[in-house]
Amino acid sequence: MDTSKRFDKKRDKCPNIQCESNRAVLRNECSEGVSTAAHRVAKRGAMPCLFGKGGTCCHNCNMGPCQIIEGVEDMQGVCGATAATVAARTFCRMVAGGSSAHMDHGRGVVLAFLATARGETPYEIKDTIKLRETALRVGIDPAEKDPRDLAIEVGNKLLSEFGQQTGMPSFIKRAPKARQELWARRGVIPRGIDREVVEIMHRTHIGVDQEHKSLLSQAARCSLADGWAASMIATELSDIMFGTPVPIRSRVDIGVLKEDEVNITVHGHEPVLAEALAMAASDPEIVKAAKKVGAKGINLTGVCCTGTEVLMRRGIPVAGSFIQQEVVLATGAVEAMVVDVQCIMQGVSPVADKFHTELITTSDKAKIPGATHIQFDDHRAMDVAKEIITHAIKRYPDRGRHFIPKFRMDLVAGFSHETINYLLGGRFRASYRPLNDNIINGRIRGVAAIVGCDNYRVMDEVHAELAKELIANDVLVVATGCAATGAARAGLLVPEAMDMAGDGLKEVLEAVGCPPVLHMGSCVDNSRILIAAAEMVNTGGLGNDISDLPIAGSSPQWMSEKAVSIGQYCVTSGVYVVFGPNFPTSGSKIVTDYCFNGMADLYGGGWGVGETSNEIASKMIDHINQKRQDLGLDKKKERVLFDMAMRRELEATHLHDVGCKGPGQ
Ligand code: SF4
Ligand code: MSK
Repeated sequence: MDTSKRFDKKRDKCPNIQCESNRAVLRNECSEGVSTAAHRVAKRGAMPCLFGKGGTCCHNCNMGPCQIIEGVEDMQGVCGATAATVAARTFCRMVAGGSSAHMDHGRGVVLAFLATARGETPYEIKDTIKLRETALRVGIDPAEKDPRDLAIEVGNKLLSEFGQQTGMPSFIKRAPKARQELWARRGVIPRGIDREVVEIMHRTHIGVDQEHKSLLSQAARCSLADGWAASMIATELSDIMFGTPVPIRSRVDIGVLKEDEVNITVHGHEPVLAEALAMAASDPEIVKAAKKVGAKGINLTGVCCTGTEVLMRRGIPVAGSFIQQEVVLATGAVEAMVVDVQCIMQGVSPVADKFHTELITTSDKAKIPGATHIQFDDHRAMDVAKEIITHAIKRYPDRGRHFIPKFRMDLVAGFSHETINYLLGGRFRASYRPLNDNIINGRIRGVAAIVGCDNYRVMDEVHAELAKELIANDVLVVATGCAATGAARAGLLVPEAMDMAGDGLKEVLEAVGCPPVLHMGSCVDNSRILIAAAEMVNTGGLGNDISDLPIAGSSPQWMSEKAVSIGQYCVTSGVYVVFGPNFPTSGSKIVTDYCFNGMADLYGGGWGVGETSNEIASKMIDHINQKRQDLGLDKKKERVLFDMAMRRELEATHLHDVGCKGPGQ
């Protein structure tokens, strides 16, 4: 992909900006002098290091670093490592990095859950039905137990799974039986959650595992400890504590910032602090303090997945995805950005510094030079939340020249597995039966997941374009994380967007009244997609295993190691996953071929790669068609070919409504 043409100084004040709201802010004089990731991409040059990009730069010991070229004898590692070994090791370490982020997140949620059950936090055990279901799943009899006592038992059991050395995490049993048997045959069932990360770090140390298939087998095992254990624990216990999401309307994009309120953005991944902030924001004392400085109130908005967590459960608007984090601050209209962990670019600090914005870190695992640190503690959650909001209120009178763009879009979020079950089947016969039946009768061709990050190295609004092409081909789309935010910005997460769907899918959506792209939550909530896939198998009629289903996944702008772990646990679970625009082992043909084809043979799901939304959609739809054919469902549903005219026709017709008018507009 030629990225050199992306920066046209004459045409654009700022380069490589994917979305209109980002362009509007960065072209406005209020953001003069602000440097964002887009600017840094342009300055660094178009192409990243090819060795690093292809996974063949090794710095695992001090005889290197070694840059390796596959098939060139003089370009092996000093230790003799081949490109296949190094690419597989690098891939493993990405999976370990991504998994460990979800594992630490999951552990934090369990600790907060236990403290809540003991009455030591301001949170509650909200979803007692889900608590009882979860108890049964982890082998605890919930009969006649007080919810708090039961929560302590469940929490302790799940906490023990992080450090256990043998056996398997409880939620592994939520996978279809055939899948569990396949994992057992392949030797990839995780033993304990943390153990699998440690083993990757050991295996990839110099002089340990040097066989790419063996290394990648451990990557598969570790990824399952993420998806079917740590992430699932985080999602399930967050639901029990904060409420299982139900459909909720809200808004997305930078225009959700308010002219006359104290703007606070929560950024990162963990829901616990954001929940406390949401509770504290409406505290009468806090509102009074805001009014005292001339603001009408507190406007809490989200960025990245912390934003998604509070969107899903509270309908709090999302100001931006990963690629918007610096730009949200470049409006000059944010009093405080409160961050927890993961995906927080260090670049937010100098941007905050240019304005009156206070950057507040809250986790001792994630400190940033230039930020104020206010340590979060579950036990003092409300006190900490109020202290943070008070800091923001104090900044409001200092707000200077600022610009809030008009862009904001409606969306409906909150599609947990339970909600989909209920929506499709109704309250008294909640079931995936109608979904399976509509796949069998061909109204719905299949289901696609669009997940993961957005990335400044990708110019186009790939998430939205990919989603449009899939739904036009009668593929129901589920989305999470920044991919969901990107699709939401394009207006695809409202029921009205069903007009863009193919006739069959539209007919089903009209009956149910839901959007063609279902927002299932944050990065850790990709576990909801695993549960939904398992439920489709259990419902019957679409084969015996996840790998039989006419489904596919994509992370078309992947950026983080978490995306690699998520992709790998989907592949290990039997799903075909297409990454874009590049694949992290491209420096080794041997390893890439193994990921694409070898893993497909082993797990029934494999990796793929595509540069454009069109290429990715083609691969996903071809896979879905093949699965339909294998199931004997193929009624020769022709693929709708997507050309430019069609793309234009399908542009979202919902007009962005006009937000506030800040100076400079
Ligand atoms: Fe080079 Fe081998 Fe050391 Fe890696 S482990 S840096 S390939 S010598
Ligand atoms: S925040 S991991 S950029 S989805 Fe979850 Fe977004 Fe990817 Fe971070």
